[in-house]
Amino acid sequence: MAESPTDTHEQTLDRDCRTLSRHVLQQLQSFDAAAQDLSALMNRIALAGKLIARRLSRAGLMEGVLGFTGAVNVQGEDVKKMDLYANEVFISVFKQSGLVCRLASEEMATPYYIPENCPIGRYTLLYDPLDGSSNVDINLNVGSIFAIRQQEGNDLDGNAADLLQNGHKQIAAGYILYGPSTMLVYSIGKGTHVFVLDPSLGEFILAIENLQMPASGSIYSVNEGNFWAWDESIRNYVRHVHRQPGYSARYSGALVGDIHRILMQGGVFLYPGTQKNPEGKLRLLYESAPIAFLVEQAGGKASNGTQPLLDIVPNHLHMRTPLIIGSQQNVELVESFIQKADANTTVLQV
Ligand code: AFP
Repeated sequence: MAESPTDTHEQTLDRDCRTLSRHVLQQLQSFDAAAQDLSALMNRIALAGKLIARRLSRAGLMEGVLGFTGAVNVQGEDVKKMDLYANEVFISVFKQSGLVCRLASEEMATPYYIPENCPIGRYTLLYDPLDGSSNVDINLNVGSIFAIRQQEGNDLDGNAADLLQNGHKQIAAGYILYGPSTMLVYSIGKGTHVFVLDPSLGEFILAIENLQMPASGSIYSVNEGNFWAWDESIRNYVRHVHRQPGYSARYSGALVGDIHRILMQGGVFLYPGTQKNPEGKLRLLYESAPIAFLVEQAGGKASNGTQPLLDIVPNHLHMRTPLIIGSQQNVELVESFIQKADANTTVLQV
């Protein structure tokens, strides 16, 4: 961050030392083994972010970075070369870390096990390595989303069944936003904190501590191209917004970028179900639950329209869910449209 003319030498030094790993220890107010582990875990995630940011910043200059690999992932989506690279980066940074026995990613059908870590690595990393990757080839913002969960049991059959639990089980969650600057936003259940990568230091430095998002906002963020595929309740909500003065639509096609705006300025992001995909597009374990954890820690709200998002228990690792998330009042307004429609359906059925 830039030095202001009034900064003393000491203030500048102090600010430059507010690193991510130190912040985790301060939050936990402990130097015990569990605190050291969590601090080290966040440090590794930060390293993954730096590696991905570096490659993205030179993507247009290097051969073989942009475009598709030709493969299709477990979600049925075409895999981009950067998706693959980002997925491998997270695996590489956790090898021989002793921290993480399994990594579960949107890009892999089943979790990746790191046997040398398994006797001691009691955590699992869940992640979307490159969220919004359709933006990569046109040099727009993309992100990585992550969550850390405690491994329960020994997972001897390799099914990772203990990961099928609600979002309150997340120990930490966050995202890295690759934009004009690279930012890391995280929570360990003690508020939401924003860090900016200082490229001259190669460190994420604290920029905003205990971010509190506005209780309401004027941004609505949704892919209106799906308007006629949505349920009538969502169409009615968007019609309502169109009639209100002051709302602005903002949608980048990358969840991390859209959520970052809403965390900072307030408003609501929606990815509702459609006729073809009633559960929407976003994956609960790798996208929606980590983002919901962060938003709630910043005073916001997240739901699938009828149920708090963090209460949802997935029935398989790659389960999708509708997502309505953002400022509390905006989310409640969307929910009220859904409840109204549900009540009308019940009356009709009686
Ligand atoms: P990609 O990574 O395939 O680009 O998907 C991004 C994403 O999962 C999320 O980041 C966006 O909010 C959402 O999909 C956009 O989906 P639509 O293109 O259907 O609006």
